[in-house]
Formats: sequence, structure tokens, C-alpha cells
Amino acid sequence: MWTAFVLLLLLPHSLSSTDTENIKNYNQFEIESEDVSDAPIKDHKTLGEVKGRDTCSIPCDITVKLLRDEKHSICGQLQQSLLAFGRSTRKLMRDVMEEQQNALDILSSQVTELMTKVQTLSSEVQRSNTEMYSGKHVQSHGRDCSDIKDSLMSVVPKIPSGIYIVHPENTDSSFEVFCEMDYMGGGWTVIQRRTDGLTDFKRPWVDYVDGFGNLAGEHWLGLKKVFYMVNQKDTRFQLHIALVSQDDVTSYASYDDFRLDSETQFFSIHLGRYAGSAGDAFRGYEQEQNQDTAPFSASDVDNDGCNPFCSIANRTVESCSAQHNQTGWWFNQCGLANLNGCSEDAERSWGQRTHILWDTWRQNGVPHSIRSVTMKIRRIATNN
Ligand SMILES: [Ca+2]
Repeated sequence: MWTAFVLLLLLPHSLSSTDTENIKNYNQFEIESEDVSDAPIKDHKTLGEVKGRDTCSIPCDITVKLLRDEKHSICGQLQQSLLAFGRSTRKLMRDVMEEQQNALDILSSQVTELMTKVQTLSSEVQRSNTEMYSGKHVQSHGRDCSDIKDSLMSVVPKIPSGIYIVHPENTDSSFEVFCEMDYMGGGWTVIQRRTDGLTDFKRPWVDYVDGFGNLAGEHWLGLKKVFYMVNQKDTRFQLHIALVSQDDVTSYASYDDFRLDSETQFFSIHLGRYAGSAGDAFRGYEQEQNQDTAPFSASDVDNDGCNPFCSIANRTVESCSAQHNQTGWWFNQCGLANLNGCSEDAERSWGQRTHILWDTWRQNGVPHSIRSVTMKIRRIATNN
């Protein structure tokens, strides 16, 4: 009975009308046979009557054979169809994957090509910049930001803050600096700025000499450039340090004279009189903390006054730079200031002072946690 049902399901699509007729006959036969098998056999007469009705136009055994053959043939066709379907599906998937791979290959080669172009352009820009600023005939805006402000003041009603090219006196160097033209009367050349912690200040000596970072954001201008500016003839510069704490308290420290010695003296710092609200951390409280006149140190150049080592808070320190997150500063037995320290609010302990440090700026005896800082210099008007 189940066989017949399956065949009925399959047949309408593949069988001719004659075949369908045969199936009907077969079906009829099956039903009648079942009637026979289910019915209780009462007597031979009844059985004889049933046999009498068991008449087919084609003999039953032939019909069954025909149907069986038909079933096998249909099953075979189905298997073939399934195999063909499987093959074509696999081929389709292969084709699709090949197509995608090709598209990816093309994209990848385009990306590589673009990267090469960007690199070429970038090195081209760098080369032209180097050429531009190392040449003697570069059109600079002035000798420093104070000079630019003075010369533009008469022709421009409002001088914008931003990046300018300076060419300090008695040098062959022109270079870019960030000028603050709004802050406290303007004319400030920014020599260091920390704002977002995106620039790593863990740098070797050569980087502190040449400068690093992004002038419009966080940067260290470079000891050599600062030296060129503050050593111009008949000039004096003041240094202004603006501090902002993690909880947005502001403070400042100002020195009315600021200059550096040359590279042969490791850019030793010289500071004038202090004024401000943050305390004189450069000089500290005791003579051994005084960083005024100290040479510059970095992780690979050690002038920190700990030779061979210092004893600070019962700890033995050989390198202040190592003690301060491998940064560069005018360390003197480490001292109380390092504005190049790590900008993260690291856990405070005297052993490892990795954060931006201006230890004299305190609240309730605890140093402020410093979020941002700017160091800038400006000419002091002289009568010379
Ligand atoms: Ca040392």
C-alpha cells in the first residue's frame, strides 16, 4: 500500500496516461486484495467469488512487474537528477568563490598600489619639507613668534594662532613652530604641549634634540630649535608653564629669563626669577632638588647627577630617566619637575614617578594630578 502511495506521488510528473491507467488498476487490485486479506474467510464460495472478480485486462503479475520496472526506472532517474543537481551546485559554488577570490585579489592589489602611492607621496613631502626648511632662502614669517607678532601687528588687525615658519637670527635653519597669538597678549612660541596623551614621550636623546609630535597638538619642539631661538642677539626670553589638573584646576609657573646652553653642554637650562601659582618645582625646596643649570638627560644620555647613583627616599636610583618612564628632562638627582612624564594618571609612589610631575603644585598637601601642560616662550622687551 505504501509503495503505491509513493508511486502515486511520483507518477504525475513522469508517467504517460497509459501508465497512470495501469497504476489505477494496480491500486484497485491492491485495495481489493487487502479487502480479501482483511475479510474473514467464511467459505470457499466467497473466496471463489472474490477470485471471480479478480480480473485484469493485463495479467496482474505482469502489471506488478511493469510497475516495479517503472519504479526502478523512476528511482534511477531521480538519483541521476540528484547527482546532476549536486554537481551543478558544487560547480556554482566553485564559480562564486572563484569570482569572489578574483574580486578580492583585484581589491588587494589596488590597496597595495594605493599604499605605495601614499608612501611615495609621503616621502616626497618629507623630502621637499627638508629641502624647504634647510635652505637659506626660505621665506620665513619671522625669527620667532614674538617677532612675527610684532611685524604683523601693524598690517593685520587680528593675528591667528597656528603654525608659522621661523628663521632665528645667526642660524641657517628655518623650521615650523606653533605660535599662540591669543594667550596673554600673544607672541608665544610653544616649545612643549601635552593635551590628550596620544604622543609618546618615552624617547631617546636624538628625538629630544630634534623634536617630535604634532605641532598643532602634542609635541616637543626640540632642544636645538629652542636653543636657536633663545640665543639670538639682543634678546631675552621668558618661560611660561600652564598646568591643568585632572579635575580642571588651572595653575601656572613663569620664569622671567630662560635660555639654554648649546648641545656641547647638553642644553643646560638657565632660569630667571619665578612667579606663579604652581610653585617653583624647577628649583624645589632644597638645593639638591634644584634643576636650574642642570644639563638635559634622556634614557640613553645620563647627566642626571646620580653618578653612580642617588639615594632618594631610601631607594637607590641610577637613572632618573628610567625612574621617570624613560623620558627626557633636566633632571638633577631627579628633582620635583618633569613635564615630559607619562600623561596617564599612574599610581603615585615615590619609587616610580612616571606621571607628569610638578610636585610643588599641591592641594591639602597632595600633588595635583596633571592632565595637560603647555610650555611656551616669549621675548621680553629690552632696551638694547
Ligand atoms: Ca645617572
